[in-house]
Amino acid sequence: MIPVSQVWPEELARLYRQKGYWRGETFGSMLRERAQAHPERIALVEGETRWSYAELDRRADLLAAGFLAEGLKPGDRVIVHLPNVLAFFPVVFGLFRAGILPVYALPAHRITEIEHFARSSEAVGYVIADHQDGFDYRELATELCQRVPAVAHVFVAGEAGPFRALDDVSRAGETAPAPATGPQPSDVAFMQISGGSTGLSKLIPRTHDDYIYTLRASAEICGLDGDNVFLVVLPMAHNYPMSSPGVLGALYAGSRIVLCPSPSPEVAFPLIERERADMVSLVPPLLLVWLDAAEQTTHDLSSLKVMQVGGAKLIPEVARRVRPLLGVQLQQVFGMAEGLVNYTRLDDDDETMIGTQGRPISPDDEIRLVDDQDRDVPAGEPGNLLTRGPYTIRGYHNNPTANARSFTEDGFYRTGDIVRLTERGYLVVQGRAGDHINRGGEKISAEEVEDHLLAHPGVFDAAVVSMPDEYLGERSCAFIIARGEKPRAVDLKRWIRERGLAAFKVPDQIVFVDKFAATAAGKISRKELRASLRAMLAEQE
Ligand code: J2J
Repeated sequence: MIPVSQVWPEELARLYRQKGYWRGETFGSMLRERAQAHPERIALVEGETRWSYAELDRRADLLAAGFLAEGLKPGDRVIVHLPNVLAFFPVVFGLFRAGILPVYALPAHRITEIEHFARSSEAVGYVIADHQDGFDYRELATELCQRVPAVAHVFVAGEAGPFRALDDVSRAGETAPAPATGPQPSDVAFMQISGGSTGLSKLIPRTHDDYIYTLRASAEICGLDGDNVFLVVLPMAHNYPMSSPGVLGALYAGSRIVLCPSPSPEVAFPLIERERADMVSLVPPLLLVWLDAAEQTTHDLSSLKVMQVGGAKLIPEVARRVRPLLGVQLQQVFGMAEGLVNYTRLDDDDETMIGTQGRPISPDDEIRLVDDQDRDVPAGEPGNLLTRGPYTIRGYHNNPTANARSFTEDGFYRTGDIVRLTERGYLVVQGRAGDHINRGGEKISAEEVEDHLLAHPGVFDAAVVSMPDEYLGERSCAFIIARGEKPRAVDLKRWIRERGLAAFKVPDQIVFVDKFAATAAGKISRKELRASLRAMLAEQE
């Protein structure tokens, strides 16, 4: 079994158990208990298909046995690269039950990212949909298997082509033995992908114990119970729609999940009306689209009660429009796949709901705000947010260099966010210290994109920075010093796409410059350079 790369110290682990945060549940047992308590209740809706809790439980069992019969072993890693389709659920619960670890990729990820996940997690398997929105994931799988031969198993939801259909794996599971022993609650259950502020994404190991705690607490904070209908519009492999409270929080609470094939109001609004959905999570740019559409819609959205908005900063002017236009209770969520999640509470006053990003889930989430020398800042002042607690990781998987940078010696995670604390202990996000771009909730590492730009023969130097965007909050701008004849901006954008990166990493804007600023001492650091370019862009606004 894969070890937790850096575990909580024993005395803290004991405390978290004593306090009832970690209750010794696993994902497998969690689903089984729900299926036994209310077998006929509908768990999942996709189009005309409805699966009860018992049905999901049965399918997860078949896949658990099937995956092992295919030759996968407990502790193996399997990349799960699925859009919002029903198959996602039996796949991940099947893997959980077999003790195999899903590594979650986003639907937008392409070969370069997937290859990196495969290598860094030493994955032996890859689960895909056949195609989605005109993109054929089987072609990506073919390329992945060539580049990383260790990926010996490809499973497909739908038409398998040269690979193995999940339906056949399920069939094999009918006659194969069930997993002999399941995973332990303290084992790593899966790996999430970091937004990646420096360079490539890192792997985030989460245990059954710590993650299920966030599900239980989030369901409670968000008021989820067996009567709720949660509409999922964001890609549910992302930590936010997965767990805050997300689809797994909804299953924890015994709610119903409705899969929405597209986040656009034309698709989502009729579904809300038809399924009487009462909860949905959005990112700020999507909220803007929904607010505009709500002004005109003829669909009945009156079933909606609570709406989470998070992933990127929601400005108060927009937050204020939510209740009057959509008639729902707004709940701000400020979280991260590494752990810490903050929510405004449903009984908070309007100003707190509109003007803050909430407070931590757990009384034992420790928060420190420090200056660049790690000294505590005075009360009420903004500072770099450090955190540790019962569900914040102590280290990335197998990455000592990143761990030395991202964690303090006493185990605090350096979030890279600059926040301020209100007197009542609510967090207000002020910005980011790190060099990532938060493009409407999608995180882009400046360094990663720069490295790909630098590989272009017409690029001598490149610096990627965020620039303000009315709709996305931030978008990306690449400053380029050409080598010889200037390449065309469209060619550079195509270059990034052709390098096999997610489309959201393609720079929104490209600006050619003759040189970058230097200090008297010579070269300035990348960080300073990006800061000065950001300042220049802000001045132009
Ligand atoms: C400003 N910045 C925010 C917010 C996240 C719940 C919600 C979000 C995520 C997530 C998540 C923000 N205002 N409301 O995993 O469980 C920025 C911060 C943070 C980074 C984490 C969840 N909510 N952010 O977005 O791992 O900069 O998780 O450190 O993708 O998003 O990104 P990610």
